[in-house]
Amino acid sequence: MRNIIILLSILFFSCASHQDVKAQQGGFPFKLPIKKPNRELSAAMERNYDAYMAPIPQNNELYTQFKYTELKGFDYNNHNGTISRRDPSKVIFANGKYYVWYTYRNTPTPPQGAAKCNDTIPSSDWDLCEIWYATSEDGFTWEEQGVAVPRPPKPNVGWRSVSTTDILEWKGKYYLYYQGFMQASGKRGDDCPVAVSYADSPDGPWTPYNKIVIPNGAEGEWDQYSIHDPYPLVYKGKIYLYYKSDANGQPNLIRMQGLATADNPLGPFTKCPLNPVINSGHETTLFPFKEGIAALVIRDGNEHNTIQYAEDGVNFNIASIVSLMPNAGGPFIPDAFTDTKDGRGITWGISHLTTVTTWKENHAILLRFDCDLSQDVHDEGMKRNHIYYKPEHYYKHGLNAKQKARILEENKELKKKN
Ligand code: AAL
Repeated sequence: MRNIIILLSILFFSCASHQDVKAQQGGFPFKLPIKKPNRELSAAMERNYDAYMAPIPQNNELYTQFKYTELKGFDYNNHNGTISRRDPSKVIFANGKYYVWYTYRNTPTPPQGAAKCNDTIPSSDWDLCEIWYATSEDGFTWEEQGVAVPRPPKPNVGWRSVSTTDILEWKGKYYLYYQGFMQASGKRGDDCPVAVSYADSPDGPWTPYNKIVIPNGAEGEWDQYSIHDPYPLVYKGKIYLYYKSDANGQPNLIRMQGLATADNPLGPFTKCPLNPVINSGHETTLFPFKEGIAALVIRDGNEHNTIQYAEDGVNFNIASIVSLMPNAGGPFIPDAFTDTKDGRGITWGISHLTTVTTWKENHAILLRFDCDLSQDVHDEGMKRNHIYYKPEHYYKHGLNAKQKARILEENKELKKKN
């Protein structure tokens, strides 16, 4: 009884205090204050002013919609699954044109799974791959240039497959980091470390370092099996290489992202003691923004479909909630390697889609994404709140047989009771 009296009095005084506050400060104003008002606010309104760069998305530099364009210049064998291009690098501009590198697979069959794979039949879409590259005058029409990093001979790192690359320009030289598989992906899991090749020109020739530069974590650590999506930026005078790992194991695999830093592109890299630094996401897409680093956090985890920001490059917080995000985005970032103290942001890049056909012809295609995550552009067409989808878009995501059966049962139970 005593506890009930205490609870009721807490509830009474709490409501009373809010009534008092309302009496003193009046209702929240109709015109949204641009600056945080000096009044007692609910948790939601505190967050609306403290967590985001502006109280409305239209003015939030890290909010955007994404627009997509099919690329010209790539052949996919009529999408029969034998040719795949995926996991594009960041885009750079050199020698008067754009460059992008990507995972290239050209095999006699589409992927057949770990049990059926062999020296010519791939287990997965990124098995038995090389790193290829293409150049473009405008970012829409591309000219494929061919192989940049082939699979090295056994037992060198990556002899089974080299995939999921990204580019670093450091002191006039170029470095391609990539996943180096020494077994077919899917044999145990998607297990691999990261290797690197280097060149004096973005056109190569590329020399493999033939050593692991980002090792797997120790046994029992979150990144013990896979170091995916190596993504180097230059920040605070160092190489900040972000990466993904698949942790927790099946059936509840989780993807989180870590950071390793180095003073030399060939290492040694030191993993951040606070890893994982991003608790969600899939492929890594980050860029310098103002004095910090921004991240596109896609697909997986509690905080998927967000753009996040860390003013120290390590401690990320949600900066906006977005939709239809680019998968495996490789943005064009003019200040990716300038060690900028005022990152200007991004407006376009290359991403991939793995949903072109059925799983039988599994492969991926590259496409272009555009956005307004730039301090130098204010594109209202990219800052709208939502996208209108046609009914058929919703109906495509319908109930499965188990869900329909559950609803049928619920209806029957309800009729029995009434
Ligand atoms: C991609 C990336 C890595 C994974 C596989 C190929 O989306 O996350 O590269 O290993 O999937």
